[in-house]
Amino acid sequence: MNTQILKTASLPYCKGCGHDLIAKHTVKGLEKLGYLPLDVIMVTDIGCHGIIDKCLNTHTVHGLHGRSVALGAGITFGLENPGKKVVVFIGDGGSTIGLQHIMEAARLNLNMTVVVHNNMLYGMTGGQTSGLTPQGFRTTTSYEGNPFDGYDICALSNKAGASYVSRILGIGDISDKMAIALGTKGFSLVEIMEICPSYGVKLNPKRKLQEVVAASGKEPGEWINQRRTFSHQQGKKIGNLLEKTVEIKKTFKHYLKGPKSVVLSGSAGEGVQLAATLLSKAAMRSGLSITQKGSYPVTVGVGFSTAEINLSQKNINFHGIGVPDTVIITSADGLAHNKKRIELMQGGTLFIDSSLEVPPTGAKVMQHNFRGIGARNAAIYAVLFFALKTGFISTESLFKTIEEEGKAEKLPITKIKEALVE
Ligand SMILES: Cc1ncc(C[n+]2csc(CCOP(=O)(O)OP(=O)(O)O)c2C)c(N)n1
Ligand code: SF4
Repeated sequence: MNTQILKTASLPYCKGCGHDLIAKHTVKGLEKLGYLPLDVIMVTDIGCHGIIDKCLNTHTVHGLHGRSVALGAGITFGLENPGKKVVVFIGDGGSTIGLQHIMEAARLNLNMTVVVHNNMLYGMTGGQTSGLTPQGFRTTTSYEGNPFDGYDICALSNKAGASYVSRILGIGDISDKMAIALGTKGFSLVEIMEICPSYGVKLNPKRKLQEVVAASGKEPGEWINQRRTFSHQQGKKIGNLLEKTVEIKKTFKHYLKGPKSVVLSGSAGEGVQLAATLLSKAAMRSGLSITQKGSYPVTVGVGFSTAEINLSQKNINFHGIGVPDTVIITSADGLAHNKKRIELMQGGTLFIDSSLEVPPTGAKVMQHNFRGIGARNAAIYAVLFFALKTGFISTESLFKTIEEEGKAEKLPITKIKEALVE
């Protein structure tokens, strides 16, 4: 295994950028603590600092602007492994965009380190003022100098409950200072002060880093809280979620020849997603691989409800469906949502409720009164009808799945069976 955390000494920043020093000394700090590359989960934010990912041999995750601390917090929650280290790289811009995420991680004292690259402006987008830009500092959006005082991210994090907070100047060898933060149990945050040479230095030519920091009134220092680190042990033990997954054993045969994509669509509240899940589970019981994806409007009680299912004898590596092999439509909402796709079908089968107007399509059309069994049962009935007519899986596998999933009492099973044989 490669024991080097950094892949290259040549980092992709502008000449003289403080991000280079921060990256190298964070890595040095981690190595001083004995971390190997795959012990480290590096979460980066949007901005110049974030382009470090490609230079690292660690695990890397690139977040949306301001959201990297929330991502790091989620990883820390799920990880709970003292041998692993979650480090978040974020700019002064991202820190203020996602300030509440930082406060929450500090309040819970999650076991992670946040490295704030405070170059006093938005570097990547051209030098705009951020919420940490010091008062009086010139940026491309405040040529006369920022009229507002920046947040004190260290004081806020300390007040929120972080175990360890420090503000340091990005000059010289800062690896020991980084190692203190990185070695802290609980939440640590280091704010490293730098000036972006491409915008900050040009707009503030006579100002030195030490002077700007001193004038801001936010001096370097460290702030400590003696607190317990967040642990699931303090509350309810969540365990491994995968342990709760019930294994589905193959007990039925399938008759599928090649992979098939199926779209089932109807109205919200008419059991479309449940019917799709039952179809998927019955297919798994029949020894098939499946993928299932659901979509419906945010207002879950009205409009369409669509499920996309892939069935295959082999592993499925791509779950997307362009033009499906089979479309099953149980209501006008479902038809409206899939009309274009149906029109694009050059073959395959369209199963459609007989109350609906069939759009122009190259698919074989099978009209059937799915809603006759009751609107709420139309989707499950249509899925059973699909199984019966295609023969890909048996209706028995579906009825068994309905029973084992505890859905039999809620469905008019006898009526459905009678309707299927008509
Ligand atoms: C939500 C969102 N808003 C705006 C942008 C555009 N954007 C990309 S980089 C950037 C500035 C980043 O500045 P900072 O976080 O300070 O990092 P730096 O580039 O200085 O390292 C912005 C505003 C974005 N990507 N996402
Ligand atoms: S624009 Fe500024 S922050 Fe971005 S790499 Fe260049 S010097 Fe660094």
